[in-house]
Amino acid sequence: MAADKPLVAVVMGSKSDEEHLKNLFLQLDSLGIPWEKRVLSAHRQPKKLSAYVKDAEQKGILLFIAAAGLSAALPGVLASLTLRPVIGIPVPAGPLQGVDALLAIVQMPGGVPVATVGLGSNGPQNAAHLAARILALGDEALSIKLREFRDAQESG
Ligand code: RP5
Repeated sequence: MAADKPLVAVVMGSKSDEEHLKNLFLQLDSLGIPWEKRVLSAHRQPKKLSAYVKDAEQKGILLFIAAAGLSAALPGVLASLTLRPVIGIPVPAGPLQGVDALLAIVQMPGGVPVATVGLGSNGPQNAAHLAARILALGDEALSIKLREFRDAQESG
């Protein structure tokens, strides 16, 4: 993937979130979607986050995937900084095992949408597939890959 210009930016609130995102990276790779990742906390590094979003848009990132645990402000703050689609992944960190992050990410104010996926390993996988479905609207090759994936699912 590194050779292609990234279309998707994966932003996580902490390095500790990365171990929960293995399915995301695997699926993005298997769908042939070029991506890059950054660790940027909305609470601890708001200025850096803002600068990165500007830079990412300028270099052609079309869609953001943001993963965070605990009060999980990252996906929502990201959605306030860009008009590109943002997919949020709640990370099962802390004593509430991700329920806090899930509720924080899904309960966005009107007009600032974050498409939130579920907890567990299906969440990161679905984040990749949702990103692929959005990007496939303008990418016939990706659309074919998604159809092939669907056909393989159907044939069991
Ligand atoms: C959130 O707090 C991060 O997204 C992470 O899930 C959680 C714990 O972060 P660390 O204390 O491991 O940096 O901001």
